[in-house]
Amino acid sequence: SDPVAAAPQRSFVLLKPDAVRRGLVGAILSRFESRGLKIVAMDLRYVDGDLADQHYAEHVERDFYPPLRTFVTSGPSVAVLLEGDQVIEVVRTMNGATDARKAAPGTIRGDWALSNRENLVHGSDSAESAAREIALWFPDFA
Ligand code: RTP
Ligand code: MG
Repeated sequence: SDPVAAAPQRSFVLLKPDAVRRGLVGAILSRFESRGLKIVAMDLRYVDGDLADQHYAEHVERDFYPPLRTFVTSGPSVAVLLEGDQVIEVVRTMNGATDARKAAPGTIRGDWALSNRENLVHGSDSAESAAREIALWFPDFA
């Protein structure tokens, strides 16, 4: 477990295959860094179907899951562990609305995406989700 009891909040962020394919990894990370969030761990990952199913466990029965699974396994992603004050909410705000067609300008999705699926980034949606996702993706940091 984390030895630093008073550590700031952490969030799991995934730069999805579209971010890597489109060469937006640096630009997206730069936004998080410029905001003051700290990269604690980072790794290029080839997500397979099993990891996709575990990560998106809450969605596996949904109609949109099969194409989502195909998408997230379509090429390498970049897994990132970010740390900072209220990082979970800050990242969700910076990512923008799930449906990038409705995401506000100034957000990552609102500036660079136009799809309800290929929306560049994932961010943990709660402290409970962050704990689960960090255990899955970065067990050394759980
Ligand atoms: P994420 O989990 O990736 O951070 O995105 P989110 O919380 O904003 O959205 P969520 O509801 O958790 O959905 C997970 C991902 O599934 C794809 N999606 N497709 N109706 C659809 O076709 C649909 N809805 C969601 C998106 O890639 C979304 O980010
Ligand atoms: Mg989500």
